[in-house]
This record gives sequence, C-alpha cells and structure tokens, in this order.
Amino acid sequence: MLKEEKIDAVFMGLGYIGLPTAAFTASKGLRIWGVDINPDVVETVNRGEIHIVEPHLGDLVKEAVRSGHLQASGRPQTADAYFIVVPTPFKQNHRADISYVEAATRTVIPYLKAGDLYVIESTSPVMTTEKMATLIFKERPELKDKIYIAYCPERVLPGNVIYELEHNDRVIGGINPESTRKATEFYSRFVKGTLHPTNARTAEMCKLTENSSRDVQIAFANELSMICDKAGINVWELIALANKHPRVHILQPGCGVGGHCIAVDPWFIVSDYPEQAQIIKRSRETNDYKADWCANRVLEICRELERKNGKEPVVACMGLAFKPDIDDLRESPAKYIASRIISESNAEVLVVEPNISKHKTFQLTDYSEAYRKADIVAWLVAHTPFYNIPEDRSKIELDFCGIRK
Ligand code: SAJ
Repeated sequence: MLKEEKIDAVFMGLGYIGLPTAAFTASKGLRIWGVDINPDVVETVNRGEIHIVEPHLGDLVKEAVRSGHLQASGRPQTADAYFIVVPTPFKQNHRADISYVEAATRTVIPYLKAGDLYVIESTSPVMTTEKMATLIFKERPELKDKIYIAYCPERVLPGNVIYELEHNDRVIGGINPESTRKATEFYSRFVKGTLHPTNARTAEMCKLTENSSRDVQIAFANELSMICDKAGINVWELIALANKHPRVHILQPGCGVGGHCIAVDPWFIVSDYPEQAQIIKRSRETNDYKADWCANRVLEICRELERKNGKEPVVACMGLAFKPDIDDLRESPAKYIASRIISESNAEVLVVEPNISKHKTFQLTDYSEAYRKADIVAWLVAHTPFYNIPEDRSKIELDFCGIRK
C-alpha cells in the first residue's frame, strides 16, 4: 500500500482542481497523497469514487486508487513535494481570502525537509507566494535556502479538465531561479504543454490577468447587447459580422458572468490596485449589471402582461448553471435572475435546469413542459437540449444567451 512507500507529492485540497490534478499525476505513475479537510471527500476518493462532476475523472480516480498510486487522507504525509490547491474566495470587501492557503501551508510546514518542493496552484493575489515563504521560514528557519518555493497557476476549463491538465502550457514562477527550475522539473513529468519560467509575482499576476482579460472581453459583448437592444439591432448577427474582420474577435453576450473564477479573480487586482484598475473594475460591474438588466426586463414584461390580461403570467426560467452544459451553480447569474423573478413578481415561475435532478431551493420543471406552459420564456443558459425546442410564436421569448440567434 502507498503508506509504506515513498510519496512523490501531497496535494492539499481535493476539489475541482486538486482531485483531477492528483488523479492525473497518479495516472502518470507518481505516488500521490491527497488531503482534504472534509472526511466525506476522503472516504469517497478512497472508495475510488468522486464527489464532483467532470468528464473522465471518475475512471481516472478509480484506476489511480485501485493501482495504489492515489490515497486520500485528512492529514499530510512526508513527501518530496507539496501542492496547495485550495479555494481563494473573496471577502465582503472583495479582498481575497487567503486563509485556506495559509491554513494548508501551516499544515504542511511540520512535514517539510531540505530539498522539498512547495507549490501554490490556488489563484492568489500578487505576493502571496512570498508571504507563504516568509511564514514557512519563520516557523522553520533552518530550511532557509534549503527548500524550493514556487507558484504555478492552474488553467484548466471545467468540463475539459483532464485534457487541459496534460496539454495546456503552464507558467511557473519561483521565489528564486532554483525554485523555478525545481518546479519546472516536477511539472515536466506529466505536462505535455510548454512550461514557461518566470518569477512568483509575475506568475500570480498572470493568472489574474488571464481571467480578467476574459471578463473585460465578455463585458464588451454584454455592453454591446444592451446598446443593440436600444437600437433595435440583433447583437448576435452584429458580432458575427464584426468578427469577419481579421483582427476582431468579440466574445458572446450572456445573462452575466458566473463561476468561481472569472467572476471573482479580477477583484483581486481591483482591491490591491484600485487607482489603476479602472477598466477591470468597470467590466466586473458591467457583467454583474447585465444579470440585473436581464431580471429587470423579465419583471417589466411580467407586469405588462399582468396589466393586459388581468392575471399573473407563467414564466419559464431556462437554465440555472453558470454556463452551458454543466451542473455547477456557483456564482451563477441565471440562478440570481431566477431568484429575483420569483421574489419580485406575482408570476408562476417554472425553473428549468436539465443538468441537475434535484435542488434544495428551486423546484425544477422539465424543459419541454416549462416551455409549453409558459407565457414568457427567459433563455438564461444556452444548454444544448434547448436548441431542439421549436419556437412557438404565441409566447414572449427573452433570449439572453443566443438560443434563437
Ligand atoms: N461567458 C460569456 N460569454 C463568452 C464566454 C463565457 O458570457 O463568450 C460566461 C460564461 O457563461 C460563464 C463565464 O463567462 O458564466 C465564465 O465561463 P468561461 O467558460 O469563460 O470560464 P470558466 O470560469 O469556466 O473557466 C475560466 C477559464 N479561464 C479563461 O478562459 C481565461 C479557465 O481556463 C480557468 O482555468 C478557470 O477560469 C479558472 O479556474 O480560473
């Protein structure tokens, strides 16, 4: 069993990124020790099962546990490398909450020995790696210049994690060149993409930049959608035509931006650099505003129809997830819009999410049934099955995600 053998790496955190990375590296022949504070997660993984939805992950974990390359536990083990892959949410004031990174780091400090590698993968504000290095050397001064410390942000897209873990390029920044080299050596054992060396601060900023760049570009598309609504122009056609220009690549508007990354990470730049980060802040606000704009449109139409017909309309909210074809509702604008319509209108609201079977707050309705019964159809998420619903022109459709484009 793994316990008796030398362990190559400990992964602190077995969530959406930690578990796939642990299982993937184990599938490449490394001996991996996965740590999670949630005993249910530890038990699930040790049974060879998974607690999150991600294509191909189930088979990978099953095989890694069966072959003895992956084992989960509530506490770390002595190993050659330690990876911090825990969440970094934000606090009320939009400042990054690095307490999980710090807690995971404190947990591994007693296990560190000369020659070990310590890497943070969690999205973190600039200078977090240096702060953790200071913490480690304060507790263990004898390890100064004897261990390697680096930052290497994860970049995988939920839904395509296993492929991207192997094939994406990675940016690796150490607190010194030796740390960068040591971390690069480790990643070269399982990454086929190019490994780009830099320093820790640049690597931290690179992750925040990638997600902020996408947020700003989506904000541009969302702003266009609101302008086009006023101007009586089909925004989908407009964007498709503008994108025929060889140097124009506009993204798609939607009902807002959700998920635990793009809707969160730009704030780590804004809160640290409020004077400089003007466009990044404005884009975040535009994308948040788009969800309110969508909810307000539905509520207005509800009131109009109620006045006209003298009875409450039936509204179908099509989709709850934060993006198409996933079951993840974290920071989802569609969920927010559905909640606002339920609490602020007299309408009968039918909520649809084909990727989940049960929800603790929303009573879910089958999508065909909801469409058939509704007076107003609000397309919130472009889930694949929605494209098969034939248009019934007697209904009022509000297409926020391009189903009818
Ligand atoms: N969205 C639009 N219009 C678009 C594209 C996306 O409105 O044209 C919306 C989606 O509906 C969703 C949100 O943006 O609500 C974010 O979705 P996404 O697919 O752009 O990204 P995530 O959050 O699933 O994953 C991102 C990825 N980052 C980039 O593409 C720069 C991924 O590579 C990161 O690893 C991940 O964040 C992360 O963990 O940081």
